[in-house]
Amino acid sequence: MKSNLDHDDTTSPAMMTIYDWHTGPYPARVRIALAEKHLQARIRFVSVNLWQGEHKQAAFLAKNYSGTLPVLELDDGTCIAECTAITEYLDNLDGAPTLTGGTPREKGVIHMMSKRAELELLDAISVYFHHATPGLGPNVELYQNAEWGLRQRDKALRGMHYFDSVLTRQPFVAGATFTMADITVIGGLIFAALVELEVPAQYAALNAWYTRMRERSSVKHWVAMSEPGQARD
Ligand SMILES: N[C@@H](CCC(=O)N[C@@H](CS)C(=O)NCC(=O)O)C(=O)O
Repeated sequence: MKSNLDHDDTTSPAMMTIYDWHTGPYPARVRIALAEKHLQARIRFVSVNLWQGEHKQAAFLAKNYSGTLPVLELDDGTCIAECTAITEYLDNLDGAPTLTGGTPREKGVIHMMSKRAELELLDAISVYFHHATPGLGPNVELYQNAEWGLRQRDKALRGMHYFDSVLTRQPFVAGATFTMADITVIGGLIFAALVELEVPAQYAALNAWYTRMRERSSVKHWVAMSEPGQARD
């Protein structure tokens, strides 16, 4: 059977490098996607210490201008940043995307809902963390605006309300199946837990969905990798 992987059948699959930090909510998205696609064996992880600001140093900025994690580096040196872009790349490696959609309609809806999960939930929580809490500490957080951060926390709570309403109508964030959009909301709720921003109990559909998501082996795999003392890199 012909392999769909983007390398010669006669050689072992090309290794890829992921620069990330094991507890980071954005890196979690890519680690969950890797587990969903059973691609972990093709990845070598390199830790970039967020708490020491390694992601803002020249060596890393050369790989990702934005100075954020994660970054996927291919064996030809190509660097792909942004969780959505990395997930799309990984999902298409085997020619059978399961996370980012097969038809134009699926691709459009999944991309929209994932973007919405970033805008309304995950990125908002990130801004709250960096601006209205000590964030990564004074050596890394060179500019903070607490008022902006608190507004973003309120935005994230409205985002939770929105995703709760979506999940009262359908089993997954983008419709009938698990997709990248679910992973993005999972990233948002991982970040929410880190900053102790609880999902209000009245958002029953969102809470029930998250309970189901935590039962998925890919999510359990991420939790195990992110726990202290675990072999993770
Ligand atoms: N839009 C980026 C955001 C990535 C991001 O913010 N990653 C966090 C790691 S959890 C980060 O690098 N934070 C460090 C900082 O902003 O200083 C993506 O989707 O990959």
